[in-house]
Amino acid sequence: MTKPEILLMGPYPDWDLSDLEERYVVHKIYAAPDRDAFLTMHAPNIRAIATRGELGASAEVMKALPRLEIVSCYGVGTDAIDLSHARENGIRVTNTPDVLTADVADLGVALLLAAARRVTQADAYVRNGSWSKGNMGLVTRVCGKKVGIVGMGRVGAAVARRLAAFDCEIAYFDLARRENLPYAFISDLVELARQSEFMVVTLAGGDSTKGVIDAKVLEALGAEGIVVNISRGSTVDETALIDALERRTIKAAGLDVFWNEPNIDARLITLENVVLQPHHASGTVETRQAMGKLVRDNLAAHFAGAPLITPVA
Ligand code: 8YV
Repeated sequence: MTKPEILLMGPYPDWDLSDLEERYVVHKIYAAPDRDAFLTMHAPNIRAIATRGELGASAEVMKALPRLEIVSCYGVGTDAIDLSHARENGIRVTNTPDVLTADVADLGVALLLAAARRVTQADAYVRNGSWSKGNMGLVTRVCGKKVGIVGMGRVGAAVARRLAAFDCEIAYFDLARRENLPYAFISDLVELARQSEFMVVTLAGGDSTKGVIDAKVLEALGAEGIVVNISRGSTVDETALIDALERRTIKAAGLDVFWNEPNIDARLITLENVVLQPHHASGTVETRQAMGKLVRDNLAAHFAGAPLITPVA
């Protein structure tokens, strides 16, 4: 039997790639010197796209593939996939929910602790010999503080559970109250910021959440406030955030995601009140193996005519 042909939008770990190459003819668009020529050459036979959260699949790429049946995303966020185009053209979409929730939430807490306790600065303080000249300045406590969680989905709820164990007082913003959760619901973001000492952003990306953490929200959070973003760079107005960090109208930030990844705004590199991560919240061996398996299992189910495991509605 001939192997189905798939388009790979970006590198996958070797353990996934070797399995994909056993089952499919894999066309690696990211390695092609001329992307358009590569697409034109292979497009007629490609039946699936395997992509990653931040790479997605545009309508333009999907339109170029006349036999496309499915887009399987290595990541939970589907904001970079043109879902309306997929829906209108009967192209199925899958993602990797649940398996990454715990690790993303862990990194949210790690960034909050790192920003408040100045973990990276403290590490440098020991390494560069400053300690022998005197003690480091005092830092900010996390336990017991008021934390506003922006987006009470799977990741938001997992962050809330973790911070509740730090005796934090949790409130959240979302489109609607989650009746089954014990935290305070605040339907206005500026009000949530006003009532919070720290904010952790866990919203899904996309047009409806673009720039919702804006200058007004940051102003309401105030000079002692800390913002953590483990969602998408697009949810925060990065210009307003950098401005607030530079002018110290907020205290600090912990960021895993940015407007222009991986070439982030140079001002963030020089700011010492921000902790940076390379969009790596799900980047543990355990989670990435589970994500890759879900991508492969969804593709296998599709080509076997079996129900998809994690279809995107
Ligand atoms: C991954 C993500 O970093 O789940 C998502 O939406 O963005 C991340 O988990 C990414 O998909 C891996 O490339």
